Amino acid sequence: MSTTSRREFLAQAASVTVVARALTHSATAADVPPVLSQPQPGPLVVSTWPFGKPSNEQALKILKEGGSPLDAVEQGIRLTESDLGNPSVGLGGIPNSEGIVQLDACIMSGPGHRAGSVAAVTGFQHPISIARRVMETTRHVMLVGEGAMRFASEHGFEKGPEVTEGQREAWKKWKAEQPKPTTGGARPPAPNHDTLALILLAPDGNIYGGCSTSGWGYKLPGRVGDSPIIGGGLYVDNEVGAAGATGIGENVMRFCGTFLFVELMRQGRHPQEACIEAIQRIAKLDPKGFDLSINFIALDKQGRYGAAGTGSGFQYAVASNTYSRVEQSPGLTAAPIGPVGGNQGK
Ligand code: SD4
Repeated sequence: MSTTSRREFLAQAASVTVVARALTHSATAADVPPVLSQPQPGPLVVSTWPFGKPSNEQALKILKEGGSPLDAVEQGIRLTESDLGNPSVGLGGIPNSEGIVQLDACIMSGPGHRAGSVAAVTGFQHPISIARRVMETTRHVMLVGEGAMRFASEHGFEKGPEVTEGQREAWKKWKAEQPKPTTGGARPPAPNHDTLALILLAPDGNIYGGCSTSGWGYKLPGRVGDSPIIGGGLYVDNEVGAAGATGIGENVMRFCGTFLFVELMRQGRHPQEACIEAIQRIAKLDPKGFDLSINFIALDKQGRYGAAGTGSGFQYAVASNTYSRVEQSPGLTAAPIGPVGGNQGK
């Protein structure tokens, strides 16, 4: 980074509370800009939350065994989708307000700028694989609800429970506590909703990504979040890089969140700078300021990566052929600047 842009970045990051970047470092450094990662060759995988770590490792294993980068993304995400103990990805997820788990997912290939997506799918174990099949066998990008499920059945995708026993019990308890009739969608107690977004720089320099979630717990039936929206929960641009999101989808999709991150990287920002600047921009537009529960990861063509979230930030996972670890993102907490109206989300 040039001295000028470094200085600008330091000034910009002054409102950022930084918790130690690597969890192995115990010191925390408020008001100190995060370390900027250096370029590195692929394979490099970045994903949201600590549960992304085994998914990253699975993706690298698939590559090592000769799988394609898309196989790596898909199989990495399938690993987390298969974990019925995960309350926010796959069929172990928190159901919607009617007690049925409703899944969203998408996948993107940098080469060819291809995308596939499914939303509001119930009873299928691997929405990421259905999304990939949409991308590879149809002329469409996105299938939703009934049509997506008919497509999945015709293609023989594995079925699973509508909801796990444990989640059904929790839902019943939640339901009993709700005022009747339930309107407007209930707000689940945090942290009730996390998404796996996984972005990959392949050894040949191409970029890929995928995203999978059960979404906002106890959401209204038919609600679709940011995760299956191209440019919302995931965006891949093979000339620049990729970004993925987790958090309250309503606060991501209104801003074309990941598209914005990639555009900032296109303008020359390091992924870490892009994450901070984009969240600041979103917080400036949104009347809720930084009280948004949104978190992002970003990766560029040079193998540099970064992440940031509102509030205390979030943990994300990074892996290459030589390491696999969980890191802590910076958290942005500064006061809102110039609210302009709006009422979605939170
Ligand atoms: C959604 N973005 O459906 C997802 C949920 C999530 O952390 O990632 N929460 O809005």
